[in-house]
Amino acid sequence: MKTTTSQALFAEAQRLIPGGVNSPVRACKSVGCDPRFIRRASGSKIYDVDGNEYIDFVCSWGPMILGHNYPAIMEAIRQTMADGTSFGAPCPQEVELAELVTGALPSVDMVRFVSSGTEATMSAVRLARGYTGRKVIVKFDGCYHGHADSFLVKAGSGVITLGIPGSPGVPEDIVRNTVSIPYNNEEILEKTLRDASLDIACVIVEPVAGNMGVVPPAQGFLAKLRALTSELGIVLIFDEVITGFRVSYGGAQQKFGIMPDLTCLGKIIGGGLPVGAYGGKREIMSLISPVGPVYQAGTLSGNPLAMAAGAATLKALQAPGFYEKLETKATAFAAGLQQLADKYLGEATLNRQGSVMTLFFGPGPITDFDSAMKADANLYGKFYRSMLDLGIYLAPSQFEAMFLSSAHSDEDLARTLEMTERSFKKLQN
Ligand code: KE4
Repeated sequence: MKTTTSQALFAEAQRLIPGGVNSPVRACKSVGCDPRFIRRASGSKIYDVDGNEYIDFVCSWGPMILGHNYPAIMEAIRQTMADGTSFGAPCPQEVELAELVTGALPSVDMVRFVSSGTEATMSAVRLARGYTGRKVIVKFDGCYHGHADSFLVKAGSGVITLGIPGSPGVPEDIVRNTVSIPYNNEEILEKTLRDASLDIACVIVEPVAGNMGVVPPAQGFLAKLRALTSELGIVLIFDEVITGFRVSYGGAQQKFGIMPDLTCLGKIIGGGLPVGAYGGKREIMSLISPVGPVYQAGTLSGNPLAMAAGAATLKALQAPGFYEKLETKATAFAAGLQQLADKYLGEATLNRQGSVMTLFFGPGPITDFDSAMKADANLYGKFYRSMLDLGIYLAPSQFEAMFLSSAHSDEDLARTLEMTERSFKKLQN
């Protein structure tokens, strides 16, 4: 595959931008190759600057559930753009997206839009602390909630991928107020939440973990979490930045029937443009400025283009049978992947929740950070590089997720399984 233009761009980019990328995991360090620079995308495909075509399973890390360049989304952006790009004032598109989000998520009475998932989670945690007057937050090992200081404790995503324990620059007196415990461990959860010495404001959880690779919640785990936080007056925050409008139109809270106090969103609700959101019970959200004293603000929050793209996305997701069709596609694909893994790989574990999945190159069951860490990241790197050169674009980390979209055709998925088999055979040599 010709990659000279990508290589030249990467050399220049590294001179100007740390690591040549604007988000660490894109640097492909953990999979042992240089990144391809992408020029355009359409449907299930992306095209790099050297003209190579790939079937895309990163989907911009989740937003592109309808595929790239989805006509109704592009038209909504075009129409909105004709009237301007940003006003720094309320606009009708914000109200439309707020109606769609609150209409979709059973626990969300009110919502505030921001420009990233990190802004959403950091604001939700500040709100939980303001609402309870307490300061400790509880998170789970391997879960990632963006890069705000409080979250960079045993975090997932790029923090695992790059093997960094947390991050320099996060003061001890911040880290002290973050307790991270194992995911899917009810015993440690109960012991921690009942520890009277901890002044716990909130628990923040990915209801389906996607940042240590995909790890679904164990049976009863979310219900236990809900029961304990309700009993102890602790705010339960569902970080649905990945799962929101992904695992169902009502997110994981609808899928599992567990109602959090606050929900964080991102990715899909922006339709590919920068959007995050946090929302929940009116009683709690009413503490947010300018109604209440908990401050949060943002220059481009509620940007009309991003709101229009998000609204067009959610409307398209309301199509009858959308999630059922995606589930059928994902189930068939996962079965094919499992069959190949059983045939060619000594140890492999496929974890899936709907259209988001991870093939771990290691022993199962994989139910938490420690078991996920047993996966062979080097072997995954070899697989990644082989698939990339065969035109299949996977997440450049063993500890990320693979996303399917409604744009992935049966032919795309059949070809992907064919290239997977070819790559597995290469791994055996
Ligand atoms: P952003 O600030 O990156 O928009 O969202 C942070 C975030 C919050 N919560 C969850 C559950 C998330 O998965 C994320 C971001 N996800 C990563 C990929 N796992 C984004 C990709 C990247 O960091 O480049």
